[in-house]
Parts: sequence; C-alpha cells; structure tokens
Amino acid sequence: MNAPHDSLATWQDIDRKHHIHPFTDQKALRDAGTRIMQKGEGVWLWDSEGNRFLDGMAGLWCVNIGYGRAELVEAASTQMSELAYYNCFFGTSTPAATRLAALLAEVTPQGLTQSFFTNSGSEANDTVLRLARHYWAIRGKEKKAIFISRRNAYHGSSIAAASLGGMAWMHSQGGLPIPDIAHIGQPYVFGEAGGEDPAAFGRRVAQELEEKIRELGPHRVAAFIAEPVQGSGGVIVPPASYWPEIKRICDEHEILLVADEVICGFGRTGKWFGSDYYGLKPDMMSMAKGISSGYLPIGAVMMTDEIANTLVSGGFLSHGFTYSGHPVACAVAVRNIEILRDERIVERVETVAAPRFAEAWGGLADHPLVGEARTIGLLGAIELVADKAARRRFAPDRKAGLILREAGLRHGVIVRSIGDTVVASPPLIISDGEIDELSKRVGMALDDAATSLSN
Ligand code: PXG
Repeated sequence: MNAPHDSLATWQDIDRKHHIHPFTDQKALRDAGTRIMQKGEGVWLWDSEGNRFLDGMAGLWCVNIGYGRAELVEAASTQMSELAYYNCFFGTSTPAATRLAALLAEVTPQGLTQSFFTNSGSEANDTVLRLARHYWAIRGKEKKAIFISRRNAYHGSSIAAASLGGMAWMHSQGGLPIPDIAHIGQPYVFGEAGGEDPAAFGRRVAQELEEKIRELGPHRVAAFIAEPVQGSGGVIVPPASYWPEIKRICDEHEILLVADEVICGFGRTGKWFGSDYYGLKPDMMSMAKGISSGYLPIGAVMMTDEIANTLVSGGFLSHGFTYSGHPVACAVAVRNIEILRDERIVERVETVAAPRFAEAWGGLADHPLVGEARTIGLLGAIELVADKAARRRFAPDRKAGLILREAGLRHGVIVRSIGDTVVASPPLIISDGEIDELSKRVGMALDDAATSLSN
C-alpha cells in the first residue's frame, strides 16, 4: 500500500516538524507521535500498522453512510472530469448545485425551502449570523442583532461560530466572543439538574431564554441558536419539556429559531433532522458533516421562503465563498443524500439500529464506572463516575475519560471523551452485530479503565 520509503517513523517525524493539529494538545502529540489512518471500509478503519478499529465516531460525527462507497467516488470523478469548478456568483450556477438545492428542499422539514452553500459547519453558522441580522435590517429592525446561544454549545471554530459556541476554554483563545452574543444554560440533566425532576428542570432551563430576552429587550434579539441534541458538549439529550417551551418563547417574542443540525442532521437521531425528532419548525438550519458523509467538505444554511424572499427584496447580498456550491462537493452530497433516501437508511436507524443500540449501549449502565448511559438514535453517551451510588465524578486530573478512550483503542474501538463523558456516534449503516461489538469493546475498555483508576 505504501511507497517503499514510507513508514510510521517517517510520517511522525514529518508531522512533528510541519503540522499543527486542530483541537490537540500539541506538546503531548509531539511526544506521543501521530497515529496514521490509512484505510476505511463500512464502519472499520485501519491504521498504517494494520491495526483495525471499529469507528464508533463516524470520523468526526460525519461518515453517515460509512467508508468506501464507490458511488460517491464515481460522483466526484464524473463531476471533476466534466466541470471541476465553477462558481455561483455573478448569475451562474451548475447542475450539481441546483440538484442539491432541490434535494435539500425535499428532505428538510416542511417550510425550509431555500439553501445557501458553504464549505463547513462553521461557515454555515457565520452565514446564519450575517443573514439573520441582515434579514431584520431589511425589515427595518436593525436593532435586532443579538444572538442567544447556550453555555457548552459547539457551533464551530471560526470567530463568529466560536463566539456563538458556549465553551469558555475556546473563548479564552483569540479574544472571543464578539459583541452581541449572549449565553444561557443548557438542559444537561445528569450534570446540572441535581435532584430536580427532569421535566421541571427542562422547563426551567428553557425559561432562561425568556428571562434573557426580557433582560436584553426583544427589540434587540435576532435569534436563538441551538443544536437539537448537543453533540460535542457531550450528547446532551434535553428532557421532553425543553423544546416545546423554547418554541413558545421564540414565537411569543418574535425571535428566529435556528437549529444547528451539523451533527443531528441526515439521520443521526433516526429522523432526517433533529428538528423532525422534536417537531421544531426552525426558521433557519445550519448543516454540514452528514450532508456529504464527510467525503468532501460542504455545508449549507436552509431557510424559510419568508426569510429568503426578504433577502431577495434586499437586493445585493454581500456574502459568499469561492466554493459556495462547489460542483464536486455538491455532486457528492447529492449522491450521498440519494443513498440515504433510496436505501431507507434513516428509517432503518429509527426502527432497527436505534433500539438495538439503546439496548446494547444501555447495558453499559451496569458497569461500576458508569453513572448513566443514554442514547438517542445512533448517538450515545456514558458518564464516568468514581462513586456510582453518589454519582460522584473523578477528580479532573485523573483524566478518566481519556483513560477510557485510550483503553478503547487497545480494544479496537474509537470513541470520544469529553471530560468524563464518553460518547459514540457510529456510521448509520452499522449492522446489528457491529452495534453489539461496539458496546462489547467499550465494556472491555471500561474494565481496563476501572483497573487503572483503582490505583
Ligand atoms: N455545529 C456543530 C453542532 C458541530 O458539531 C460545527 C458546527 C462546525 O462544523 P465544521 O465543519 O466547521 O467543523 C460542528 C463541528 C469534536 C468536534 O471533537 C466536533 C466538531 C468539530 C470538531 C471537533 O467533537 N463539530
């Protein structure tokens, strides 16, 4: 597979000298050396040394139809041969971009009909911020500029998207957040409800939105943005009482509701979108990742006719990227969405895979290290605890989550640790046997971690 001079040691050496990695402890990585991933098939990955891993994270929450689908390779190759690039500026488009716009209008929740294309989720959320403010300005309400988001939300890494995000450790690098962004609490039952009844907690946290709107003045608030289920925050599944209350508040105060579907979109919850799962009727929706199953970078913002028509009435729109509607990325996204639709992958997640995963992953709750195991669709989380009965966490310097993640790698499974919350988000095409295998391997990693942490 490799050229004769290629070897792990050479790659690691080059990587140390020339590559700064995203979201990585740079020093620790240089000491440890990079793992080189080389091949993927279905839910499986192989590294350069031939180690095989069950990819419990679908790459980075994105490879929804799994690795190695020849149809997507074919779609890219055909489009590249015919027209490798053209833009959507100055009155042009391409068949691939128009096909994708039509398909998105078909699969997204009713009412969302028009797309703006980006290259990533971060760009989609930057776009949301600019378009929503511009929308209110066209309607003569330019003071409606503030975005309300949530603490521990993740909306991307660009300046606006990271400001929308609610992670203090991200704000601390690069002088964030930008002005006119406010944050409220998150519906994190295990971490923050204490003994409160989950339904009451969900309503109370949602009502923080109303308090914040009153504090700021509804005439100054443009939108509320949130993931239907927080992904990078730790697969935080809100209580059933949460979203209905948020919807009521947005409607009553004339605030746009923006659903960040970058992780929840394209079948992750067993519905096409997290908004479908919760019956939300968002005014705008940001998406990326699963739109192309990660085969090429692409994102989009979907919006209602009302918003799009207002933008049209505003005339010239001064926003866009060289690669907005890149034909190769669009062609791959079209083929990916057709596969999700025609092979009824989303329906299979809802009726077969999600119940199986709920049972297999739910079984991990019996482990002494696990304070809670939860799933929704093909998203799962376990909360690691030092004392199960008291639900007491480990001290942060014990790095229990990282220990579990490392133990997982030794057992040939990739999961993600977010503090001491360990999450999974496997490809949607995962078979029943592979779902059981994923949970079994995490179970073995838990046994290893329990031994390490008992010392
Ligand atoms: N919104 C959400 C909900 C996301 O999860 C983005 C926006 C930004 O998308 P881009 O394509 O700009 O990365 C994301 C991305 C992690 C991790 O470790 C998750 C993401 C990105 C990087 C790391 O969990 N999600």
